[in-house]
Amino acid sequence: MHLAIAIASLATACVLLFVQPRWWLPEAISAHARAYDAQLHVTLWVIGVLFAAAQGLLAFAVFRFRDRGQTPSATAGNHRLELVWTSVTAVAFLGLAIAGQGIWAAVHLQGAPNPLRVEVLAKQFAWSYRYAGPDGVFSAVEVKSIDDAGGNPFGVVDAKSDDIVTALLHVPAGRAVELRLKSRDVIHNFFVRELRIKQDVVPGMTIPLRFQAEKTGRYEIPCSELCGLGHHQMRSALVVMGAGEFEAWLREQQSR
Ligand SMILES: [Cu+2]
Repeated sequence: MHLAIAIASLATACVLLFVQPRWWLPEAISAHARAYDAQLHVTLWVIGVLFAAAQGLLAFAVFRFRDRGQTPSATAGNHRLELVWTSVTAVAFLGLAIAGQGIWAAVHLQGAPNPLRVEVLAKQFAWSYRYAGPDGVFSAVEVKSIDDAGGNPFGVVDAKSDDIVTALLHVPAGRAVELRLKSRDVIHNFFVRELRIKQDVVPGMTIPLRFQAEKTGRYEIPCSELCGLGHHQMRSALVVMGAGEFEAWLREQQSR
């Protein structure tokens, strides 16, 4: 009896945690983020209904068949029931995976025409961003030119290069952005909650990541892979600006 009440109360508390609006996801600032949230809602509803039904049945069975001094009876399994719930689970999980894969693929596999390209460099314990500058071409880099103290974390060879290197990621709202993520030492992770994108940055690899932010503002970029003693201070920000404001910012960077 008590166990049945405990199961029912715990299940209800879990469901209420998801239904309440207070502790929920931060604002979504891109079409991808909204598609992702919509998919998450579908998943939560499907799983939530199954969860509530399963816990309700469990509480009911515990209550209905509780020990009242009767002789225990044995059952020998039910093939049809097992077949049904295994199939229902398989269809639910595969269906949700297939429905969600398009959202994932859009970010990782499909390029947009004429994106703003930005190189992202992760190292213990900072983020750096590189823009191609007025000529639209990224200058050559080499390991021996890397000079963190001199403001050259990428190792740009040509001292007169017009490339722009910054500590914050500035992008215009409403334009496709294509990041190329690189790490100089260990695995880091590029994460922007409001874009619902999260990607490991792996040394030795150049990993593309695409997004299009629609709302201006400043959003945190915390490194989300434990990468060493200074991991907690490895944070940067995504600054989404209006198109005109971004052009002005770019010109200001170029004149430095
Ligand atoms: Cu890190």
